[in-house]
Amino acid sequence: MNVAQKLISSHLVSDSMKPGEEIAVSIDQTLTQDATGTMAYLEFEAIGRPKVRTKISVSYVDHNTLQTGFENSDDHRFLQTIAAKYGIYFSKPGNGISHQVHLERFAKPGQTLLGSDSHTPNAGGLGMLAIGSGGLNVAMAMAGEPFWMVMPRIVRVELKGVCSPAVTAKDIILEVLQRLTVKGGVGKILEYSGEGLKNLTVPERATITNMGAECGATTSVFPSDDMTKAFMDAQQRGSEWMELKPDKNALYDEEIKISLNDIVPMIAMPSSPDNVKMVKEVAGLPVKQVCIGSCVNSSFSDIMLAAKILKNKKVHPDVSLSLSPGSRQVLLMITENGALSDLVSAGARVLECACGPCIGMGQSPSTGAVSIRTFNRNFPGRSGTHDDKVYLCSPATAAVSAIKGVITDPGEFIKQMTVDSSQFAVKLPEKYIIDDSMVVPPSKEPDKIKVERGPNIKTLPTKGRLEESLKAKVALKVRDNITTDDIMPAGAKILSLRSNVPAISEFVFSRIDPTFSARVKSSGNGIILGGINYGQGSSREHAALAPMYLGIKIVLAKSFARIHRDNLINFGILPLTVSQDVYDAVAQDSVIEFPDVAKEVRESSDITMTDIKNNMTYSAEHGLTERQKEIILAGGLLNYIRKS
Ligand code: MIC
Ligand code: SF4
Repeated sequence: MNVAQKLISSHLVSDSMKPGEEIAVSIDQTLTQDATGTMAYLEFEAIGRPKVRTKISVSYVDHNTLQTGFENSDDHRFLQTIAAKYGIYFSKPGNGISHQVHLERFAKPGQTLLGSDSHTPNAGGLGMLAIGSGGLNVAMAMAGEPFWMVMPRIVRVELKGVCSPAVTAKDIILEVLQRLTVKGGVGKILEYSGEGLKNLTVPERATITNMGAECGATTSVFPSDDMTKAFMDAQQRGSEWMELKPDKNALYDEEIKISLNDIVPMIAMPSSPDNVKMVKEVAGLPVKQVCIGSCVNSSFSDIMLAAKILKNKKVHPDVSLSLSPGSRQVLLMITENGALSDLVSAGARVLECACGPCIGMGQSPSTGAVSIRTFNRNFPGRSGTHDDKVYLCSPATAAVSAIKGVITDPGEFIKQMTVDSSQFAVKLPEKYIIDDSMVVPPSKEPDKIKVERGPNIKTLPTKGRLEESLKAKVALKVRDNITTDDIMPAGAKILSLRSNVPAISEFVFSRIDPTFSARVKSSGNGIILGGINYGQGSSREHAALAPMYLGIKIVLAKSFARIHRDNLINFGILPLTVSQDVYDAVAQDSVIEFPDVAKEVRESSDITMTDIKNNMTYSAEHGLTERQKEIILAGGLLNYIRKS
């Protein structure tokens, strides 16, 4: 078996492991973050278990850390008190980004992790089966239920050779993205192997598994080896380590080979993570903003690399450089070893240990400005600036470009400096600073805990059973690769409404069509027509929950991203796949009738749909498993659980 199969088979609670079939795996650990967590805990409450049944569950606060009104701090109080009551660890705001802290303090090789954030696969860098999902599935996992998914195809990504000094793990994953694109990983697990692994540290591996999410992969995983042991020893968690390697003759469904020697510094151009070029192809482009941080590149090693480059240098006068360390551990370490002082003296603006600019929580770039970021997503407008020009790159490229004021290949920079390139190598520390005082353990007296609910915490909307027949207007027709940021935008203003579905629903598709929400709400129902890979990106279930609240009944698309399709089903919206011809034929505002939708969900694989305007009848596929059929018919997962 390969590593992914070993992880799955040791947690399998369904029958077989055939690719394409639905399987169920038991979940050892869960993580939530605040922007998805409030809903996940409301859902956990609705399920009605007195305590979580996982080995460990952690609630992080890292997204909504700006407190410009009562909303976010109310949410934090809710999260802290509900964690104390139900047996969940609470990582306070300021302690760091969920994925970074989880890797440092909680991740365990050989275990499963389900997180209500799409970058949960970060922990795959340490030999975990770490999967991102909607909050409701995480709530179910906390309640002790298994996680259901379609058995992915396992892709062996063989790494050979060694990277040159200016090349980092970020360049490797950008190379993977260039090859696979944002939809190339759908239905797959990317498992890394080969002799190239021996030089990749756990934080570097996590950078690679983190951004596998951008390929649409179910997850990505590395074996657990001596490198993993070294990292866990340095985190004083060596006793939690176990070896996990593929068998000698392990079989894979597909294979990709990458020669690390051939990789050069890479950069993703606006506005998609797979729009990748070599840095040297865009070198010289003036830059106004550089942001270092986010869950993919904010580890101690990442920040140290930037600090080494910036030491005794100054940030270019036209550039604003921001720095968000991934965790308090990282911040403590760079404070103690003096790197923070090097960064500040170079001219960095130091932000708190949180997602920050990655999710549009401040640092929106100025109009027309090029912003280069060490982040993982550059979807249009995500930075908070309409028509933004965000590029994604490594900390090395970001740091040298901040000095030069133009996009600069770090290899060229090192050459020009005529310094020994080994000067920039960052070694894994032998000991990280350990201080878990900002992780609050669950209460020993849970019955005495009163969950605090400020006025921003609204009740969870639900839906009725699937109607026997449906007739609705195509409220919006959209292009391929629509992201959940397009459907349910983030940013400081909207994110604070994550616990208030009626309020946040006013912003559904607001960047694409500001009239969408009002139109659907007034007609009481609607359909969305999407292209390929509809709903790529985040795990935010609000991208399903809020449309459901408005009255969206069906999403027709050429294909769907995994997490979003699951979220649609969980909230009772029927996802149907249509052909290119149907996509072309159906127009926005067409009225579509589904005369026998419930019966066809029950009994057939195809759903009949008639376009009333041109009186054409087409068929669409639901592709639902027996379990998913029941969920859709019941009007969503919560109704289904209540029933069963
Ligand atoms: C993201 O990077 O898009 C987010 C914000 O972390 C989301 C979660 C959310 O929308 O709250 C994700 O990746 O799942
Ligand atoms: Fe936070 Fe950005 Fe990572 Fe999402 S991608 S978890 S917003 S740092």
